[in-house]
Amino acid sequence: MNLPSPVTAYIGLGSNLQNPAAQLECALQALRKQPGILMVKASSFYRSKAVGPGDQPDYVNAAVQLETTLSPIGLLDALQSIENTQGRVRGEIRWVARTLDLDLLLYGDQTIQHSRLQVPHPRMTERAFVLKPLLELAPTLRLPDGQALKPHLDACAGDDVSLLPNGSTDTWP
Ligand code: A4P
Ligand code: MG
Repeated sequence: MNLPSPVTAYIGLGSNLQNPAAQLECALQALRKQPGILMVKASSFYRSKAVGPGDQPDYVNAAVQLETTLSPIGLLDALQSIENTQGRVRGEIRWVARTLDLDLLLYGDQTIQHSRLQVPHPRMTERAFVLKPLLELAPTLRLPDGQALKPHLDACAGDDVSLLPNGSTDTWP
C-alpha cells in the first residue's frame, strides 16, 4: 500500500490570553505529539499589538514549519482540536482576544477554496505578526502563485511586532 507523501505546511500561532507564551509552548508540544505531523522547526516568539476590536492585550505570535501526511482538512481538524483543548472560545465577533489561534498559512504549493478552509491564509500577506516569524523560518518563501513574501513584509514593516525576550511572561492578564 502506498502511504501519502508528506507535504510541507506552515502554521501561524497566536495568543493574547492566559499566559500567551505558555499557551504557544503548550501548542508546540501538542503539535509534536500529533499523529501525521512531523515538526521541522519553530520560530522565535514575537510580541505584537492586537489587531481587532476593543482594548485587547498584546499577542504573542510565532510560526512553525512541519511535514504532514494529513489532508488539508485533516490538518485543520487537528489544529482546531488543539485550540479547543486549550480553552479556545468561539463566538460571533471576529478577532476577539483568545487563548490560542492556529492558522494554516500554507500547505505545499496548494491553493484551497473550501467552505471551512482557504489557503494561503487570506490575510497573511498584510500582517507583520504572521510574516516576521514565517520568514524567520524560510526567508525566501513564496506563495503558490510564485509571489515572494519578503516584499509583503517590507510593506508592513512599520507594524508593532518585536522579538519577545526569552522566558518573558510578564504584563499579561
Ligand atoms: N478558516 C478558513 N481558512 C483557514 C485557515 N487557513 N486556517 C476558517 C485556519 N482557519 C481557517 O477561524 C474562523 C474560521 O476560519 C474557522 O472556523 C476555519 O474553518 P477562527 O480561528 O475560529 O476565528 P478567528 O481567528 O477569529 O477568525 P479569522 O477571521 O480566521 O481571524 P484571523 O485572520 O485568524 O485573525 N492580532 C495580532 N497581533 N496577532 C494575532 O495573531 N489574530 C487575529 C485572528 C486577529 N488579530 C490578531 C491576531
Ligand atoms: Mg484563526
